[in-house]
Amino acid sequence: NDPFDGVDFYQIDDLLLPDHLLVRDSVRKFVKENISPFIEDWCQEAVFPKEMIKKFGDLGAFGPQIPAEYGGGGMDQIAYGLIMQEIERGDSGMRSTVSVQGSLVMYPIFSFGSEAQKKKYLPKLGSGEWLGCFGLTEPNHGSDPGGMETHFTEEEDHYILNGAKMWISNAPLADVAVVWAKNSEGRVHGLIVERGMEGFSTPETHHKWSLRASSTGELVFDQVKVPKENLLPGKSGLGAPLKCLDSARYGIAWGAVGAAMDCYDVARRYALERHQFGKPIASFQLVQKKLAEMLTEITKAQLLNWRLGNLKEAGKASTAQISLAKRNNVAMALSVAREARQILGAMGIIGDFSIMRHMMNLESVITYEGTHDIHLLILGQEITGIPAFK
Ligand code: TGC
Ligand code: FAD
Repeated sequence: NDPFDGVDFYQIDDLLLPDHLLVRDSVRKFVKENISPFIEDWCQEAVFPKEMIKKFGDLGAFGPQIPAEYGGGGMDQIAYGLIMQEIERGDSGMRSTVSVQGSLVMYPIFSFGSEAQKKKYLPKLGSGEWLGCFGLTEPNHGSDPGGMETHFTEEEDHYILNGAKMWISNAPLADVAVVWAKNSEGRVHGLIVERGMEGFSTPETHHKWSLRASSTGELVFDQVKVPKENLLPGKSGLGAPLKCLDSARYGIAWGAVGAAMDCYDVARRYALERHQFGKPIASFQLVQKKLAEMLTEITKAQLLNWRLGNLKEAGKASTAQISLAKRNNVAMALSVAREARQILGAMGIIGDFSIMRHMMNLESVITYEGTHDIHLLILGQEITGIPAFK
């Protein structure tokens, strides 16, 4: 039984349209019925529940911000954010699956793909018939994707792709991979690689302590023959994958708030029920301080998301604004999770409560899609005009 009923101290619901509330509430219900009762077992057993792919498709969680005629949900950016928030309230690994599919697979095909590519891939990805993944990170190039070594050469009617990607969400199960690789001139292009192409394999990464219900793996390309029609024609250069990251990082800024809301809600309920020294622990000032600070930070992050969502909807959100929100909200959620876990004492370390799972998940979320420090440097560059990466 999942009693979660939202956290809305500043009546931010009043800023949302009726359609937003409808979407938010239906995803909240979906999470209560399809994720909360099972997520602990999936994580303890480190299994990705394959049945969720079709369920997310039916829910409309894959590419909600992509136009409906191309298999998306035709929703606005606030609705997209709210969907990510509610799913990550259930689990960051579940949100990973969804945001990779929508922002990192459907989005590049929609934005940079040919009409034939859009028609071939997007409806199947939107419905959950196919699962996709996004290959940018490599064993030797994480924060520095511009150094990527994966490359392709041109033959008559196809390309030959060689190299490897690492830490790729959804990889072991993906039917389709959007892969970023350099051509002979060193220019980055996106290629759509399909499962079954000879020389393409996707070994799974085991022993994670984080995102245990999300499937992570490698993409290995050994002389893979990729048809020429699988190159994304609309945009090349490192800016192409980075533009996709803007969309995914925006979703993470919302998702992290969902995880924080759950930790706060669980800790508040526990503090009211747990008695020590003859009183609820909620009556002690130090516990109240923790709860008050959590609520303050969650409320600030919610307002940040709402404003960023409106800027994004108007086409005015910059990469640096998105970095600020991703960085702030994920760090905030991790800090809320750590404080919330302390309120539960020893009970905080077992799976009967969601907090420790969120905390471990957020250790990945603070690293992927640009680390906490890389986002600080993106902001530093915006403020000073001087890139400090190199
Ligand atoms: P830099 O020289 O700054 O930029 C290269 C070119 O890209 C352009 N650009 C952008 N274009 C569109 N949108 C953006 N947001 C852009 N940011 C930059 C830029 O103008 C330039 O264009 P041009 O024409 O001059 O060539 O690149 P750099 O090599 O100095 O690197 C900058 C840095 C470090 C900020 C960037 O590379 C970076 O963001 N690194 C972090 C890597 C990262 O975030 N990887 C994420 C992998 S995917 C993932 O983690 C998925 S997890 C999914 C899940 O499970 O939810
Ligand atoms: P590194 O780049 O080696 O960084 C290590 C440390 O050095 C960090 O603290 C970093 O901040 C710091 N550092 C690096 N450069 C600088 C600098 N210039 N200045 C100051 N500090 C610096 N990638 C994908 O492409 N697709 C996916 O689907 C995907 N899913 C993922 C799922 C999980 C569970 C995880 C953990 C990662 C995933 N990633 C994915 C990879 C993720 O994007 C990278 O891990 C991330 O970009 C950081 O790269 P790295 O791990 O190689 O760390």
